[in-house]
Amino acid sequence: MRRRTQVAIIGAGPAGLLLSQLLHVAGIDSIVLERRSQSYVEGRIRAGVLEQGTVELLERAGVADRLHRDGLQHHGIRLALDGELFRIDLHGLTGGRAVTVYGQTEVTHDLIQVHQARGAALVFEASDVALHDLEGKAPFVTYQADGESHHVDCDYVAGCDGYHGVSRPSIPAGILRSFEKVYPFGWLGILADVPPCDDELIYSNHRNGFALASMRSLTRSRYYIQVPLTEKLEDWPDTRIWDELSLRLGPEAAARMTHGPSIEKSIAPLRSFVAEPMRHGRLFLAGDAAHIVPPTGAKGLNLAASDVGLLADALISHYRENSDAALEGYSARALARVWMAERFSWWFTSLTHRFPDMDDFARHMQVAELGYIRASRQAQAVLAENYVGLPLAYSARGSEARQGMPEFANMGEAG
Ligand code: FAS
Ligand code: PHB
Repeated sequence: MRRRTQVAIIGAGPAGLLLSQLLHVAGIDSIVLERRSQSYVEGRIRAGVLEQGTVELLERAGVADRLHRDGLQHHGIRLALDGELFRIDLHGLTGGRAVTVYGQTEVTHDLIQVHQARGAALVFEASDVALHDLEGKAPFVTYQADGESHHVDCDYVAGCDGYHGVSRPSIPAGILRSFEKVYPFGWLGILADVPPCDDELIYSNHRNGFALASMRSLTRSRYYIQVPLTEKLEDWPDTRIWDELSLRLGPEAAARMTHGPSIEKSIAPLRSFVAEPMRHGRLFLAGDAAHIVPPTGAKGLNLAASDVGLLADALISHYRENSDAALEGYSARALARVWMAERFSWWFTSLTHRFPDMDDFARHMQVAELGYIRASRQAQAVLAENYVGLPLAYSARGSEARQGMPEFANMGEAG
């Protein structure tokens, strides 16, 4: 079966769905091709914290009603060192900015609902997706679904298919550059229908390892503990997780912690990863297809959203004003922001986790840096402005600055 659209979007995660909805609102036609089933996509437990920029994009997409009803505005976070808590006043340190706690699962659900309500071209269980003629003026995508072969002619392809997708590998090896750091530990996450132990998130550096107390609502908690990559889920019964969380988060948090049966439990590896460029011919990468951050800084979903905001505006400018300047500048601008988020996520992970090869000196460096942050309003402001999300203007300056620096001149764009 053959059809035509303006933008073929690969992947129905937050990036692909948000891009499709922003394009629709601007009158631009697209199709979203997703490998997995709808129930699989809606069942994934992922991120939990939205930056204000992400909330604004969801508002522009017309999918923020439930978010505004159920989302929790957070004006601060807490850090803990060996169980002793102190607060970072995000709101006071960033001129009134905040973050919203609202699960990625809910964001995805809201986006799928609005697609299905308008009869959008959203294809689940699309297999063997392949991208063709990306360097020409008439790219197309082929895929299998419902036992039939499909061919989609389009103007552009948006690769929103995550780290394991087909889009990034469609960029020729001689052009694609990638940068990676794999961390020597993972996060064991647990979801439980118990009230959170605090009204804000707690990031804890403990001699046993990192722990994070987060939430999905006032009745549903999300917790994480750092574990060695060799750990098996079956070695972590709920009771052992609750005991370790109580130890690592400290006595104040433990005293308020409600234990209960896990409704989801998983171990995820941590990596920092960036692929450059984020554009090749008529293919544009967005989200995890182009970059991965360790979840410590709560940047993964928010970076995907900021890529999508830049790409949607660039495509709208092409179709409405017949201008390709923003499409030409997409990769450099997106990468400027990506690298700043990569730095913050790497720094916050290095500050709060126990590395297997860490000697006493390295531990003293962590303790000293946390002590300095606790004592210095300026140091807290640096953490706060990165955590709530850097203004887009920083990225623009970043990309312009890099272009003025010969050693970085080719970063972000094919040579
Ligand atoms: P996604 O990976 O969400 O979506 C890509 C979609 O493309 C998927 O639905 C996939 O099935 C589909 N796809 C892949 N290959 C395809 C193909 N060949 N054809 C068609 N479709 C294809 N971020 C945070 O901020 N905080 C967190 O706590 C956090 N926890 C995470 C835990 C885990 C286990 C993982 C994997 C990620 C986590 N992240 C977290 C990051 C996560 O939220 C991502 O940043 C976010 O999902 C990025 O969204 P997308 O770019 O849309 O990619
Ligand atoms: C989550 O609630 O899943 C979450 C929150 C903050 C993070 C990472 C994960 O930094």
